Amino acid sequence: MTRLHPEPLPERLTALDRTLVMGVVNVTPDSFSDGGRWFEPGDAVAHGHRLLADGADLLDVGGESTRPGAARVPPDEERRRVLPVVRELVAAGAVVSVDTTRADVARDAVAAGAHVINDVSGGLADPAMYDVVAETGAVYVAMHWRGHADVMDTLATYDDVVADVRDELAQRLAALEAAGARPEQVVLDPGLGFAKPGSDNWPLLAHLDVLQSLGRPVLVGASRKRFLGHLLAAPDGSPAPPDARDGATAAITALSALGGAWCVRVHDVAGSADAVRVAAAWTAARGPRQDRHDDQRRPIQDGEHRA
Ligand code: PMM
Repeated sequence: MTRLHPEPLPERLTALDRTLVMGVVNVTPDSFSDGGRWFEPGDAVAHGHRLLADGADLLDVGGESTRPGAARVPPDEERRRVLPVVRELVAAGAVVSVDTTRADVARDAVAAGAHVINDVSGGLADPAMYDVVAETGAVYVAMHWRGHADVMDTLATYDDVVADVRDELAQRLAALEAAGARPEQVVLDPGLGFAKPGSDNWPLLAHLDVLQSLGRPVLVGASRKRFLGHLLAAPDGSPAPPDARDGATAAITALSALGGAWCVRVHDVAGSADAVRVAAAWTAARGPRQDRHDDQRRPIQDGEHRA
């Protein structure tokens, strides 16, 4: 097994030699792409089950919208939204991630059975987060982040977006280790769309290897984001709506998987579950068959048949 998975995760995931698919379960009234559709805990749990049936390897439960410009949710409200959904999906056997920037919510979610803390702030929003990562020992996704949703669009200045994101994630990794977390727990994420205008997202995707050079698995969250709306804009320039971005999302999943991404975080699981399998078959067909390809380039000799 050559694939790098973070630890600890159940063996049924770490045994997989392909990119994993994380399905999004937003328990928010205002998320940009699916806000309000699964706001009641029962509806969110039912949605989680649908995503599992579609092929999700893990489910990411979030109670606070990160939509550009969104206001913060009070901590007790976030807890009230997220914890019952985490508990029920874990009880049903799902591998669950909690999408939160708050250390207390993360601690309670891990106590409720969550396997992964997915922190879009990479620990910058709450100084207690790294202690919780060290104390719980859970897998931790550190996303590249520069500020909360209400201000992030004003913080999108880079010299070289790929090198800057790599360097800032390297600082997060070092700070996690200094706080007592094990590097094996950590997944890195370029934070597509977070303090990144459209054109800054493509180099990050095209250079996943630069982030991978930090030695940790990489998660890609491109699903239905604004930069895809602009890519697929109508002739009059109006962006494609979020639910018309799933084909482009699946294409990014396939390309990210070829680029070695550990996991993709998506709303439409079925398309990406197919895409990671296509990429795995494609990758598997590459290296070890080289001799055969060489053999096929050799001219056919008299009396020889080529299958
Ligand atoms: N994007 C959103 C939310 N959480 N988490 C990670 N690790 N990476 C992301 O890119 C990311 C995330 C965007 O919000 P949505 O849930 O409304 O799609």
